Amino acid sequence: MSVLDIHVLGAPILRQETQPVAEMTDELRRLVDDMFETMHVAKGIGLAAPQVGRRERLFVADVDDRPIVLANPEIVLAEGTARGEEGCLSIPEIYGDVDRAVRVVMRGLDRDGQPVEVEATDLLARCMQHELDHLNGKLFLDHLGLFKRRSAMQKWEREKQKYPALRRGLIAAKDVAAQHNDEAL
Ligand code: K1U
Ligand code: ZN
Repeated sequence: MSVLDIHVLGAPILRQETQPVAEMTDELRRLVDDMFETMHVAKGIGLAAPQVGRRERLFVADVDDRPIVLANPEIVLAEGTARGEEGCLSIPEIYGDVDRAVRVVMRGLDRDGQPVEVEATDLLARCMQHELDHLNGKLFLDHLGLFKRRSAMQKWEREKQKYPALRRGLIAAKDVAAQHNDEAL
């Protein structure tokens, strides 16, 4: 498995159209595994394909040790609304409150390409809606009011200096340990 670079705000892929998954191939299953690894290393709870530079309509999520893969996700049911804080692995250090449905049912294809329905509440429901937005070129900042969005963008203008290539490279803990060992030799 590999840890992939995460594209950050300003990278065109985050705003581009995505393509439905025609079939879950071995190559896509490898992508799913790499997305899980990347998400865990980044300490996130979700990750959508455009964040790792891919156009497939596909996301992964993992809240409370419940790993979810959904390709071609569609909302079948959305109930209730709650405001809650969101972050985004593609906009590090920026947070904002977003209104989302409290309970959703989404339909799509699982890792094996089988049709599934996933029922989720609270944080997982929020996360899945956030990931579905990514597949539609939408970011949580787009849900903020004008004032909060403008101040988030001002903060991001400073933060993004850390990512001149508009990519965020992550290092897995085992590789950090190996690097330290190399330096000690
Ligand atoms: O898609 C992404 O950018 C991942 C994002 C998902 C998300 C987080 C919070 C609310 C909605 C969607 C993250 O995982 S950012 C990391 C984060 O904010 C977080 C991590 C653990 C628990 C709660 C939030
Ligand atoms: Zn995000």
